[in-house]
Amino acid sequence: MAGHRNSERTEATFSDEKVLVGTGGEVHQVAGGDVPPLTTQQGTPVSDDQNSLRAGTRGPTLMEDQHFREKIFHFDHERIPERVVHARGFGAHGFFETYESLSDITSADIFQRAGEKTEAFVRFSTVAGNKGSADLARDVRGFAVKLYTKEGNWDIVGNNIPVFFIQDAIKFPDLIHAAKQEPDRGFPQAQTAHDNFWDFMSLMPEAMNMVMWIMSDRTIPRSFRFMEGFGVHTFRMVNAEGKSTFVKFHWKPKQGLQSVVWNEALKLNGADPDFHRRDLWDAIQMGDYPEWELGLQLFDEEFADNFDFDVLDATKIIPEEIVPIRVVGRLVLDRCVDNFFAETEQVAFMTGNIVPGIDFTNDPLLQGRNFSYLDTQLKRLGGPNFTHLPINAPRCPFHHFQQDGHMAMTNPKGRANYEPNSWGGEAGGPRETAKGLSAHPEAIDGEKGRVRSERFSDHYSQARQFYISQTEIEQTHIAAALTFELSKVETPAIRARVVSHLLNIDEELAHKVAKGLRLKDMPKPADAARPAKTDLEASPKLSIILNGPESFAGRKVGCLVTDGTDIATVKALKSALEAEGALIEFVAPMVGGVEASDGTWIEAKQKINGGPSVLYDAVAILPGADGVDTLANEATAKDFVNDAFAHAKFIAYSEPAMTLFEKAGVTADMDDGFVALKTEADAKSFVEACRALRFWEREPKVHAAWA
Ligand code: HDE
Repeated sequence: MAGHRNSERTEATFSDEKVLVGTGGEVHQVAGGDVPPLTTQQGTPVSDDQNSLRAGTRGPTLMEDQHFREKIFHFDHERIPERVVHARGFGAHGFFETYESLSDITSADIFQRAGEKTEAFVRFSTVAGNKGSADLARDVRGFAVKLYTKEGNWDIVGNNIPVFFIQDAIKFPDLIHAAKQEPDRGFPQAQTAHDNFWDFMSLMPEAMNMVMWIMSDRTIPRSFRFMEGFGVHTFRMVNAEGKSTFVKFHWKPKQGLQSVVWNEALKLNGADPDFHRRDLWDAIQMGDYPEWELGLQLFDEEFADNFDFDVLDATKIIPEEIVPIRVVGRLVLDRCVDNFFAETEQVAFMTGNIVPGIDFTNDPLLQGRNFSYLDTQLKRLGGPNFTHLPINAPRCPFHHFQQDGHMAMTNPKGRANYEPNSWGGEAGGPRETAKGLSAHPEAIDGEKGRVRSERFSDHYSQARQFYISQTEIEQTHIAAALTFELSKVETPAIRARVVSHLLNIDEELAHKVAKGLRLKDMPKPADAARPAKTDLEASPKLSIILNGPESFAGRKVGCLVTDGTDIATVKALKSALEAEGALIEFVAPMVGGVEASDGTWIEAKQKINGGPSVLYDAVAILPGADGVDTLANEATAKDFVNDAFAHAKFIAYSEPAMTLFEKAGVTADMDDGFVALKTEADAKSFVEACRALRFWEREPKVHAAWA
């Protein structure tokens, strides 16, 4: 007997669209009207996408079923190798706008005209985790920017931390091997809290400045929108006369800096492993476009020669207090990708992508990167024509004689595929131009050898400077992070070796960590190639807390509601938040929502167990007098309050919340981080308080045991 055929289907309706329901229960949309017919890759219309071609209802599938074969073949080849580092990432489109002409400093076309807009694509990432790892891993964030300028693509492939672990690219494979999963067991994933990582760190004193940065809250940003970006290396800008100026690139978020706390990060990874990508996606979809300003630190050879550290050493910064930042433009992200794979996954950043007017320096890390990035694209994208992919193709005209290869899509027309040639005019193809990329004619003279400059040998001074530039709260976080990570290290000798380096950075920090680890014997300070300078001044620009937004714009309050929630309080809070440019999200016992005091229906965004307080910057506990009883017996509601309290969040509340507070073991008079919402003015004061982002005064009380 014949199997299910189209003719046996009956018509039904689903979501207002015409559908066919087969006797097997499957639902199909029929082509017609605005719906295009389903086809194979060859364009052949498909009549049945539910059943493979069989010999009889229970017989084998036939080899001639080319539609099935094509579909499965393609599926089997959907994956490309993930990036060996920065595998997990999220991208968005936008533009760069030039504020002023920099023609005195660089001939780069992008910096010639004030008000000029250049298309941009940015990909943020974590470094160590695989593609499917969680967003809140303690890790450096990649901040890679592709600028589609009129003179070619310029990539600034940076991070959210201005220094790096190593001084020479030859150590990069070792660094990454040590950081990623251990090779025998294949774990831990997306974390540095394991023996191999700290073993390597403790044997690489040059990493100590970066160790301070990664143990700070910089590695647990609240969102991509609230972090800085850095080009890290020293580059050159060269003007039309050939004059070169050294430059370091900075991206400053207009939204201000913000991070989460570590316990929150741990919980966020469970509650929403996509927290960062969802945040960026939501902000852009809502029209709240994140912005960064491009800042330049410009300096000359004389400064470079006299600065305490070598400007070619990527483990060092130049404090902004010494070379101030000149803001020259802004980057706005205003469009999400249409397709994650086509754009975010296939985008190929390369440090080698520079444009006339920008040049490299001899930073050994940058030199190694210039080699690596082209190489990695071949592996990932499968051939030399990855620049033909729309996300990687320049937006300006391009003409060259490179041809053929896998998937070639834009082979040049015409007879000439070499030059010089004697085919005149158009037939002869493109020719070199005096305006093209030219290397700065730096005089180089040296003996060949596997050597490193003596000026690279101070490993502790800037680590110390970073530490002393932090607020007390941030210093505590660094000590707590080191204690956490080293407590996961199983080999006591490695723990002690790390402490021996900390002794060269800050004795008090070393003692705090040693105490946190219950280290029985304090090690001797590690041998230092050069002792740490103790006279470097603190650089307040290195603190996150001191560089907050002083605004709650772009942040989100989680508002716990039940039936009977007072509508006037909700309205006052909502309008105070809207006036600030902040968001409110309702969390309720059931996602369908609640009936407020006056019968208004409030739709919930989250059911309480899917909307823990870690998802929010501050919380409002506004249950109804009756509804609160159910909440008070609900473990997730108690966690909501407890976590908000422990993570130093501001907590707004209405009178009925007291019942829940009591069950959760907190009282509203504990500190000024609690704000009672009785009047409209209270809602405004709550939002004003939230501008500090966290009520840090509470933290030492709730986490006294951290360090
Ligand atoms: Fe990378 N890095 N890197 N890196 N890196 C890659 O290129 C490499 C370094 C950075 O969103 C790879 O396309 C070497 C510093 C970002 O697609 C690879 C060295 C900084 C991204 C590579 C470094 C970065 C990468 C892997 C030591 C900050 C993601 C996939 C010399 C300034 C870009 C890829 C994206 C990606 C090599 C060090 C930033 C293998 C050899 C320092 C943001 O080519």
